[in-house]
Amino acid sequence: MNTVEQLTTVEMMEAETAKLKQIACDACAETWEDRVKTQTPHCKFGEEGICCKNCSMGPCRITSKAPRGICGADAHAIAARNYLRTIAAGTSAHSDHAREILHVLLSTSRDGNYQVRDEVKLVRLATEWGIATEGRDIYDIAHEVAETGLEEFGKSHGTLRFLKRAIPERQKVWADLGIEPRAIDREIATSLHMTHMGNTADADALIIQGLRTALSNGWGGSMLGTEITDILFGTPQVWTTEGNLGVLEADMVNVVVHGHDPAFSEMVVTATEIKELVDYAKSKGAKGINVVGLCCTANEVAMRHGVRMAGNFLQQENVILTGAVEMMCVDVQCIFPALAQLSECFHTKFVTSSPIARIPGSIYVEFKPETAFDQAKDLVKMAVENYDKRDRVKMYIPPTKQTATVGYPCEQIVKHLDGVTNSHVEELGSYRPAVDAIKSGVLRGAVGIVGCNNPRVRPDYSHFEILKELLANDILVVATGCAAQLATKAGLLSMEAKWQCGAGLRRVCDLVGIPPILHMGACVDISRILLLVNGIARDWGVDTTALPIVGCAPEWMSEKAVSIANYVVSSGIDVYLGIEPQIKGSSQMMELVTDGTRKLTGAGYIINTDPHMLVKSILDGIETKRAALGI
Ligand code: SF4
Ligand code: MSK
Repeated sequence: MNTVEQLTTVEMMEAETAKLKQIACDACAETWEDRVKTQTPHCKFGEEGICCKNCSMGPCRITSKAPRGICGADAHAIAARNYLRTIAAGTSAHSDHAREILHVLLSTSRDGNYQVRDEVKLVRLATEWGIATEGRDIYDIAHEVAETGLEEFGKSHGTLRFLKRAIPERQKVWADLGIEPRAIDREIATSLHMTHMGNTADADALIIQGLRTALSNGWGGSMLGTEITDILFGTPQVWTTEGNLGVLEADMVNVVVHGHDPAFSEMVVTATEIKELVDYAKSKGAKGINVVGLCCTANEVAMRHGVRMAGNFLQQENVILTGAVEMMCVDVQCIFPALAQLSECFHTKFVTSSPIARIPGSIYVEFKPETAFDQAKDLVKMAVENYDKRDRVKMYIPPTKQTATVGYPCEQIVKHLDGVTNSHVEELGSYRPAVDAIKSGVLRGAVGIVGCNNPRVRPDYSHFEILKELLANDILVVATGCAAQLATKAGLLSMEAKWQCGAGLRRVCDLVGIPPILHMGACVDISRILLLVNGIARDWGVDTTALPIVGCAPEWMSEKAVSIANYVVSSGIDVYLGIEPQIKGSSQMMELVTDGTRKLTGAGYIINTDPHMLVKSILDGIETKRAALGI
């Protein structure tokens, strides 16, 4: 039985971090904890979103004595413009990631570096897009799908193809509001144009464009990223794996993959399995090569290969501080530039691979689809050759790790539900058993826990407290990103975590054979959650706003997270935030993101920095929705 005592608590995680912090001090190395101190207190104008530097007459800062910038923009205009720019940046990150993946699909061939691993999904998508499949070579289809996907970024007319995947009620809301996104790049460009000096100063209009731009991420860039990644590398399967720093091995060559774009990490993982390189590692005195993941790359490779996960966002420096990492290979997003300097205090080789994330002090190897496998092999060889440089006196690998069951895309959830379809549920391939469990009250509802960790609150603590409370109250949880990594570290992704659950959720876990927290992937895979919620709404026969299902980002930090929160709200799902958005200097903006969007899309933010209060409001919100449904 997995009792509370068998979980890895945040206090235990902090104790290990403290030991590693001592190693950093001994090596005169700086970490994020030091930089938080030097950056505190933060700039109040930045925190409240009321500093504008959109032209060189400024920067202008709003105070009671100076209520308008030089051009006359007030706090509401400035906060709203900054907020829209944040959404545009977040949308660009996920979407550009998808664009890269589409180019990889375009490069596929039978004898090339990349092949199509999920042909069924490819044909399904081609059919959805009206692309001929009958009698055609699978690679011809793949290339046409890639070209069609790439058109979604810059097409001159129409709206995004994936919008049609939403339930009709949602599509109508978007059409009535005029927020159906056109081309992805167009929404990003329009956002930047609207916020250029001398354009929109109306917070309402800026929020509306924010919703539209965010939709071009959720139902555009992110969904493309997820679909095409599945086609290329396989739709995730259920794996049992492990997580936390204890997955590093003292007597093996440790290679860490970190970032988001799996095109790079997939090749590195494959290269670490080559016999020739494993033998080479053995010839250097190691027992083999141990590849582990970090942040969202960890989620990607865990779901497709069972690769073990070293930790989440704020653990990236700890990984290097173990002194046991021969190489850290990064691609894009959420990578601390500090890693380059920190690696120099140890023997770790820090390798950047993308023109999108260039970091001074790193070894830069620009990764290209045509040469990907050879490049990955060269890097792994370099890591092996670094093994004997490890200073074992400095080395400390915290022993803590937990078992995790990962890999629940919608396809796996439906498959598991099919396995328990009751006799009164005729149709297979639906979410009806989940709908029935919620209707009957066996499950009270479901929550998507997503996002990063953040030193603005006690890192990982909010996730941990909220997750435990939700499970105890019979709420099924789906998780992505660094939130899923915290659940992994804590032991909450294990099958045994059912012992943390109320009786109803435990029964469902036993019956369906699932853990109470379903790992759905990386932050780009929140598009899977959109499809899941829409599927449940369709099977229930109600709009998404009516469902006792909400999203929660207790410790979010990135611009991507703001874009995600807005596409989730646009999709009719309430979002509970544990970190305040940087708009507090505008009362109008605070009203718009909480109640204003609710009048438009049926959903909005609920913000509380106290995790116990936040989880209470989630439970209250779910019960209110249940009451409105009469269940
Ligand atoms: Fe100041 Fe207006 Fe220029 Fe912003 S756009 S910096 S508020 S003058
Ligand atoms: S990696 S965006 S810290 S989830 Fe996706 Fe984690 Fe947040 Fe990055």
